[in-house]
Amino acid sequence: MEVQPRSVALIGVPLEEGSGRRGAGMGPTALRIAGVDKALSDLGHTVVDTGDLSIVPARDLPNHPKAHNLRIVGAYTRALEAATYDAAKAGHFPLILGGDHSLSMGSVSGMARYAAEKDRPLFVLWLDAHSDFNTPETSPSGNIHGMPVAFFCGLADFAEILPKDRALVDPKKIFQVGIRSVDASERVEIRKHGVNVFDMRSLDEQGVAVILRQILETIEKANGLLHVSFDVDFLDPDFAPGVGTTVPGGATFREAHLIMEMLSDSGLVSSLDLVELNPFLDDRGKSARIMVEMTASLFGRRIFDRPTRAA
Ligand code: NNH
Ligand code: MN
Ligand code: MN
Ligand code: MN
Repeated sequence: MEVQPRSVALIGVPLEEGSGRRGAGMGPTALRIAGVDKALSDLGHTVVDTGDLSIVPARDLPNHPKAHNLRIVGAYTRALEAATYDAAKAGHFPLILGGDHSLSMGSVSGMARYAAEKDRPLFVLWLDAHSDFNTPETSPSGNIHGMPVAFFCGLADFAEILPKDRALVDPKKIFQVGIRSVDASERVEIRKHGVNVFDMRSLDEQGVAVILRQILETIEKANGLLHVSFDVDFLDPDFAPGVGTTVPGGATFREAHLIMEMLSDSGLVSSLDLVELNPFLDDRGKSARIMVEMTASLFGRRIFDRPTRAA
């Protein structure tokens, strides 16, 4: 199968204030040094690097006691919502280089606006150790990177970061894979709203291929767009240590790689976040290089082609 050439817009988001520590702000630089641009152009894609977003803290937002650095995260959310929407609208594939996971409040909301305009449903594949479904009320940490999913579903009650009447994501169109760290009240909310969770146990019991095939069939049938949000801590910290919140027992290199290849084969992916890379905690750039490797596979790099499955 030939690689479909795409025009990819790189959007750097040097945001770390949504996490509890410093370092993820250097993520976009590390991903560039690891060669994300060349990996894609070598595959025949056109790459436009739009540089890093720069913001000034949003003074109309409050200093929220249970959502740390809301003025900074809120300003990035607004800027990235617009940048992602604009890139998609102009025919590019938005590839967001993070930055901590709070940035998905912006990228996913931008894609939700784009999908709504196209009259197509937006699905989200959340590859993460965490479900990031907290709200300021339920969060044990107050770190906004644990809240983006609730936010883009319209369930996290912040001050008005984006318009209240914006396009939202249906929790039932979210697939979370690799989950192994969930807070008590998060678990209740996930069940209540019908988020589809494939935790590590289901990965072990069913295998990633079965799970992915099921997810991709659902999206294909619905003629949906698919946003993929890839948190470094989805991967096992033994081989991807460059992340602030390591959780043992993560996806193996081979599992993650297979997911990327199946996503690539499906042709359904419309946008991608690479998040939570913390170069300060990395081991000689190895996690950055793995994230680039995964991205290349999602964009069509193959060992050998596979025949397309019969329709
Ligand atoms: N659930 C915790 C919180 O809300 C941790 C979230 N941390 C992450 N998420 N790294 O991916 O604070
Ligand atoms: Mn996350
Ligand atoms: Mn995580
Ligand atoms: Mn590969």
